[in-house]
Amino acid sequence: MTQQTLVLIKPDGLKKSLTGNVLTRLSETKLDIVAAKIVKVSRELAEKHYAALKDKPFYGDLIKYIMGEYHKKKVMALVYWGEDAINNVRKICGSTNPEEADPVSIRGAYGRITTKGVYENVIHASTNAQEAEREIKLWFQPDEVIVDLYPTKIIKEKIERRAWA
Ligand code: DAT
Ligand code: MG
Repeated sequence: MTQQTLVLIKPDGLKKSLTGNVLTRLSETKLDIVAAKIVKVSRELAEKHYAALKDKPFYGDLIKYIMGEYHKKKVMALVYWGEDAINNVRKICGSTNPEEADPVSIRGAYGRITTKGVYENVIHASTNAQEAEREIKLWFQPDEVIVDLYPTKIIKEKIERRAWA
């Protein structure tokens, strides 16, 4: 089945210059990258992304981590698209806990747990189609994705925005 999945290279991955290594590993999947950008993660975006984990004891540190407070304040966000995209990407990422992840997976090779207990596991990937839809819609606008993944509508709005001077 053709699917789409959200991938984030987290701030530890960017700080450690792992972007190339991670993208090379993901290219093994033969999936298509259909959206990509560098994002400075706001608290609002971080909290929406990890909303399901807000009652966990590690939630506060997780928000700080994804916002880049322990590394660089940036994340690389991508959408991968193709056959069985969700599981194919998750397989290469490895388990959530980087100490338990297969050593040849991305998390096993590059992740660590800090002495404070923060899982610095380098990469995020959606776990199922419902999560992928929620996450892709949270991180990307329709026009930032080069294929039509979900239904869209045209809205007219008067907004103030920053433009090149
Ligand atoms: P995944 O990222 O593998 O989908 P998840 O959605 O359960 O895992 O959790 C999101 C992130 O939260 C995960 O990448 C790292 C962090 N996390 C999960 N369990 C944790 C734990 N027990 N201690 C510290 N951080 C944890
Ligand atoms: Mg998850």
